[in-house]
Amino acid sequence: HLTLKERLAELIPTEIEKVKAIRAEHGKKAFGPVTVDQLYGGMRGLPALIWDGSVLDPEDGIRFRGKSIDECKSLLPAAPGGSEPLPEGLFWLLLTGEIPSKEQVAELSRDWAARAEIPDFVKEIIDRCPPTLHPMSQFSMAVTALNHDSAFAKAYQDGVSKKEYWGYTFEDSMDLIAKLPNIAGRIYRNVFGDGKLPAIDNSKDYSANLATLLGFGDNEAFVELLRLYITIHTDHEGGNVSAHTGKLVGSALSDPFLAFGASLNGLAGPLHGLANQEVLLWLRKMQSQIGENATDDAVKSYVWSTLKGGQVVPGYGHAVLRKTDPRYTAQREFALKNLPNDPLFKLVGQIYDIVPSILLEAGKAKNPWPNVDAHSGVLLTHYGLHQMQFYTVLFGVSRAFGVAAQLIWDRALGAPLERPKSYSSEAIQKMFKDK
Ligand code: FCX
Repeated sequence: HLTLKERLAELIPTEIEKVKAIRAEHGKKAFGPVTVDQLYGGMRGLPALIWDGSVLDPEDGIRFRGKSIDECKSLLPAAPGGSEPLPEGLFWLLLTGEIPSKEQVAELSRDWAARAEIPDFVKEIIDRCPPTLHPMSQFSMAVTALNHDSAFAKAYQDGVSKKEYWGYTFEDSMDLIAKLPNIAGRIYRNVFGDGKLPAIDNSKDYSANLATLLGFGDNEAFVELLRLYITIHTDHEGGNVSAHTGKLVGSALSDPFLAFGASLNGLAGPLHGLANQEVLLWLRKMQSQIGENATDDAVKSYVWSTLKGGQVVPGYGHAVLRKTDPRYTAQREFALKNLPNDPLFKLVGQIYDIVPSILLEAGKAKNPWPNVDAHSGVLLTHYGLHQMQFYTVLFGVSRAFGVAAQLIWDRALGAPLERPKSYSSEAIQKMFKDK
């Protein structure tokens, strides 16, 4: 059978021709008007990017190469004895649009395990961070430092032809993904443990190794959770802050380590990936104020107090989605199967029944429904991963898959430097003065 790189090499020429044909036939066609509000309003709905791995439908949620989360769960290979999809398979799907065989997925697991070691100086960077430095800042620093050994950066310096870019980007991307468990594990053990880290096991899959590095390798249910968690957090089309940042920085031909380091800094914001930490903080605060097994009325007044305090309800709302996030639903199904009686899971369910109508009544949020972050922390804490400051790191490990897949395609298709046009308010006033 073919390796992922061999299969990609086969697909790239056809894709280059496909894009040429699309541009020849449709290149001058317009999507519609651009409004001034879109410039001031965070570019919502502005068609601006090509992103092949996934597309987000406001009603149905994410589809990876056209496949829903449920389809991925049934089509992608699972671990022996497991039922959740292996994220290795999702990476294959994101890159090729094809469902890999069990052997192809096992080969990716082996390849990533073989590339997992991180350089000593990167270990030292992490070890020198004060435990008070947020894990996401440590994570982004370590990923950025991996640029030291970038195959792409070296090849570029050596004057390699543009046609070869994708192959080096592929190698860097594989290294990037492979090294994230050791980086994440080291940060976790330094900040919350005794700093000692077990070795990667070359016979285990990516999620099993990550679980081991975090200290949960013996808990098969947790390993299964990680497989699902990584799979559903990989990609959410191109316009979200982490994905778009990676693509933007990569467009300057910064290598995948520099590009994804930048993604992580965006993911670390509370309106984006940090929301999974914020949700658990908010739930714990709620419990400390109104107690466990609180009445609906007590929960309602707590939610209102959050809104009246000028804060957002973390885990609710979305810039694109207008229904319950299927990533939330997938995690709820996992919880119903594995931890139906967990008190915090019950609180999450209670909040689901209460928050949307309050957000609707408050009248601002365009989407009153929960997103992915409303659920993930509850699952992690159930298995003993209580340190919520670490949650966004796990989101980051997952997001590398989607960003890396698009970086490879961008280099294969010769995507140009991103450079949209900006305007001053004065220019806009002048432009529309008499219109
Ligand atoms: N609680 C309170 N107010 C909310 C809200 C929420 N959950 N969601 C939106 N609003 C408010 C906005 O703050 C905004 O208020 P303003 O007019 O005073 O500025 C108004 O409703 C309109 O915002 P809207 O158009 O619905 O939402 P945006 O596209 O601007 O923002 C996010 C989308 C996700 C940033 C917003 O819904 C939010 O802040 N949610 C809470 C944080 C969160 O869960 N983020 C994670 C999102 C995602 F899943 C991820 O990236 O991980």
